Amino acid sequence: MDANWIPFHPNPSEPGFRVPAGAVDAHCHVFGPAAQFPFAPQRKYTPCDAGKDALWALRDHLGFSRNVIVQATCHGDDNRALVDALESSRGLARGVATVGGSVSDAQLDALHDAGVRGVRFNFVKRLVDALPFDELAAIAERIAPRDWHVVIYFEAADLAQYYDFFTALPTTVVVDHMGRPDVSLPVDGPDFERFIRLLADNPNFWSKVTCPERLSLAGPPSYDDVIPFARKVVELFPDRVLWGTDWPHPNMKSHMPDDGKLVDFIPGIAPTAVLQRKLLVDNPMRLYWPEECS
Ligand code: 0GY
Repeated sequence: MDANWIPFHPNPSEPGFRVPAGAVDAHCHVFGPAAQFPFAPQRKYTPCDAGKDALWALRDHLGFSRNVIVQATCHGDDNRALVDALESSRGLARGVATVGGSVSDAQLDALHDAGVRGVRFNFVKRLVDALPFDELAAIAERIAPRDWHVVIYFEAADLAQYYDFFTALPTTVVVDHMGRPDVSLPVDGPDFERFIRLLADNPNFWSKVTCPERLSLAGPPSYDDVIPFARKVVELFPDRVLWGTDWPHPNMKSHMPDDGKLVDFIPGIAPTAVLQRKLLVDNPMRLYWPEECS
């Protein structure tokens, strides 16, 4: 299958907002190159190649220091491109892998040695056929003693259906993209309140305040309609939020964001230096590089 997705922005602008020293881009991906790391046969989309060197160049251009690379569905549970990027990062990247129930302890050990600190459970139906709950629960039990966490990705409309499974997970749980709220609905309406309650009632839950480009109906460059949602999460749960570019923006069909403008979204959702530091430095360091935190 040929790439059926628009390429990432070739030359993102310089952000107006300067991120604090030590900032972590805590949600990004690497794809291929397909000639070296083929995409999964069962994938639902085929991205363009977006390799580690382009990611490191973006990191430096935007002023970030580190990355958390998240395995995306187009690579299935073949984590080789992820591991290759982590191993070449000189300790400046950590990862979130995708594994199946048959993964061996030795494979988990090898992923840990490469820098993996979590697994992703993806429930977005247009992207993947999710594994059965009992298989996912067994994976979660096995990674918990390693101090890894679970990253979950789902659509807002499905939260009620998954709520009990999610809240029984024995690890820290990080929700991708605020659970993909419908931002045309009120920020204090019942749909987003259900998500807020998930975090309020479960202190092991964190949220990525990411992907305005996927959630916005207003569109670029400022994605204004997403700001109240992300800002509410940051202000209510300042110690449990993460931010990332989502580069290279897999599967975007409406437009390709300018990553520099995405960085300029940050002060709108984290308006003080204290909140910005927690979001971009302290929180991701605590989750992914705890050995460097006192
Ligand atoms: C994201 C979002 C998307 C894709 C994936 O694993 C994936 O393929 O996560 C999406 O299409 O919403 O987090 O990168």
